[in-house]
Amino acid sequence: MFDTVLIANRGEIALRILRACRMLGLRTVAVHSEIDAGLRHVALADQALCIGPAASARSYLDPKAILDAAVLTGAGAIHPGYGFLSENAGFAQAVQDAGLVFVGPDAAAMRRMGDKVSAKQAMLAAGVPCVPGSQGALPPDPAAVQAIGDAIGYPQIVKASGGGGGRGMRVVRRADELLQAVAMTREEAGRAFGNPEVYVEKFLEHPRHIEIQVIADAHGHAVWLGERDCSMQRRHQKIIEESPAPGIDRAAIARIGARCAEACVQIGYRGAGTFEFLYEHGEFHFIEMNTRVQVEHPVTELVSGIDIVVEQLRIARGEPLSFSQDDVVLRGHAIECRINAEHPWRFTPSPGPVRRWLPPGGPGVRVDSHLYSGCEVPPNYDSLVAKLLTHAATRDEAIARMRGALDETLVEGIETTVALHRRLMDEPGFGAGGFDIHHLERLLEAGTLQGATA
Ligand code: MV4
Repeated sequence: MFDTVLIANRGEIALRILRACRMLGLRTVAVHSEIDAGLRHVALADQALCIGPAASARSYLDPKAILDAAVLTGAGAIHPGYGFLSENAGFAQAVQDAGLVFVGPDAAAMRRMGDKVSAKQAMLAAGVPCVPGSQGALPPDPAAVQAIGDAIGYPQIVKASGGGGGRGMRVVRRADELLQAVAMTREEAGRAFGNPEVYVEKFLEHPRHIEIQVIADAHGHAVWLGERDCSMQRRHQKIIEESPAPGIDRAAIARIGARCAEACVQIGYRGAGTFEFLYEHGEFHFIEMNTRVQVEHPVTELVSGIDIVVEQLRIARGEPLSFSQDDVVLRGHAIECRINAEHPWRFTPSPGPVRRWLPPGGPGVRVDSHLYSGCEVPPNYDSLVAKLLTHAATRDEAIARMRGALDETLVEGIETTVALHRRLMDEPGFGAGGFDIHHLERLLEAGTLQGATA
């Protein structure tokens, strides 16, 4: 099938992919920008190639640069990681057309789920519950749009079909605001995504963000690997993720999980994927699907014991899943704190030289990071520098382990969000669990988390 994997990413996820390749005895090719020559995975890869300058558009986001590198190095597969080209169906198609393997779903499935209107239609057809809203894209006729909006009721939210992850949305609180909101969202979406299509949903005021991890092979088998609660976020950037989701009925989650796995089989989905739900008043509402491995996948790895990236590679090789749904046993509780090179509560970027890096350790602690003492965090990319995870029998014990691990963590030279996480571990709302997606922004607005730290 293939014996060499090109890692089309950087930072911690590039290192994570390299480790999975080694598990399977696969050769690795690291492609990097000029500024990234000193990255840890570049040193560890069997082969490394500079593909362009620091600017992402001319390196990690350049399909031709990456395809040329694959051909030049004899890589048979490309793992896109997350971000960059990972959800670009055109790139997946180009990889397929070049006779190479894209580690992910086929381009057609990516296209279908990448378009939010067609994703929702596919999920409704598969019996996955969605937020009530327009059936498909809004028509051009304003009177028809107004009638649809009035039938759904207010507040509602206008979303771009080409958007996702918080881009291209507008909340509408009153009937007389709808048409202007639709016009503006269409205009922006046309410019930003090249697709002016929009749809509307009932706006949920205080939901939790719960997502289901799935994995499907090319032989019609799909399983779900539990859920993650990703409600602790700021401006659509997740800060903490955990599994299981505190206080949600296990039987209800199992029903949704089974629906997601069935939906994968129905749409011919292959690889790892995530179904995003808003959870409010005891009900799940599908909003969108992510067709890539996610930043927070280790949370699921800790509770399930399954190496998701290794499974992605096996599936890409054409192998059937080595386990069934009955083999999936979710054990204990896992929490992930995202450590960003940012000011702990102003969130201004803090790139620069890392003078000293001392990661924590001990039972139930996992650190996914590409940092080393003396490395440099460039200003050009995402600010995530480490993912600190703990796993324990109960949520309280996982939090206790996280407190200790955060205390052990030493990063000198750059500012990080470690101090924010220390505060959050002692915050009563976090301690109770089950907070909504606005919890962190409320705390920051109230000034609860700011102040002097050790
Ligand atoms: C919503 C919503 C409320 N009601 N849809 C934001 C990101 C994108 N994935 C969908 N988003 C939302 N869709 C309805 N019908 C609120 C959000 C939302 C949100 C969702 C998940 C995590 C964080 C969020 C922060 C603000 C708004």
